[in-house]
Amino acid sequence: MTAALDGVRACIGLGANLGQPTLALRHAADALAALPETHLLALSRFYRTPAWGRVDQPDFINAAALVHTRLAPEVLLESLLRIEREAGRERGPESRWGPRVLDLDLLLYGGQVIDRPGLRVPHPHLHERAFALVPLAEVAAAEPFPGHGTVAEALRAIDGTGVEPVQGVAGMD
Ligand code: PH2
Ligand code: MG
Ligand code: MG
Repeated sequence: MTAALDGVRACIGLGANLGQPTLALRHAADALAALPETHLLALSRFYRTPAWGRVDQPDFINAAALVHTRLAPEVLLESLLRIEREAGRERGPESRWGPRVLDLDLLLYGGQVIDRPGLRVPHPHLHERAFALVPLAEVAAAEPFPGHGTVAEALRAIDGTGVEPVQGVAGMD
């Protein structure tokens, strides 16, 4: 398959709201850059965002990464889960949309639509989440977003209020 040979651009959402979120995101970005067959093309600024879905939890720090990868989507996803685990993420008792030390979501993968158990791309909630689309538009505005045109077009359709870049010294919590 051509994609496997040439690779694709993929978009990854980064988020955290427990522990040291900014540090966790920095380490995660380093871990993405160190993945085999993968180049980190761009990392957005870090944004402070109100919790979405379950509002009784701390604000999140969110960012987005654009990578070029030759990893298959399942392999890339498994790598993201490994990076989450290494950051101390424990799955199981944590609730849906609850607080977490690190969350890495595969948002887009080469303009492809993938619907398999455990792997849905585009991410099923991307089009309604300003906390994901605002950082993503910074690094991948023109990226195809199946069903929604491009990332920039999807962002224009929602309200991005409250999603602000973190001020001050980069990397300070
Ligand atoms: N992640 C969630 C649920 N809610 N809200 C914000 N602001 N940022 C997130 O990353 C986030 C969320 C589940 O993954
Ligand atoms: Mg998530
Ligand atoms: Mg996730």
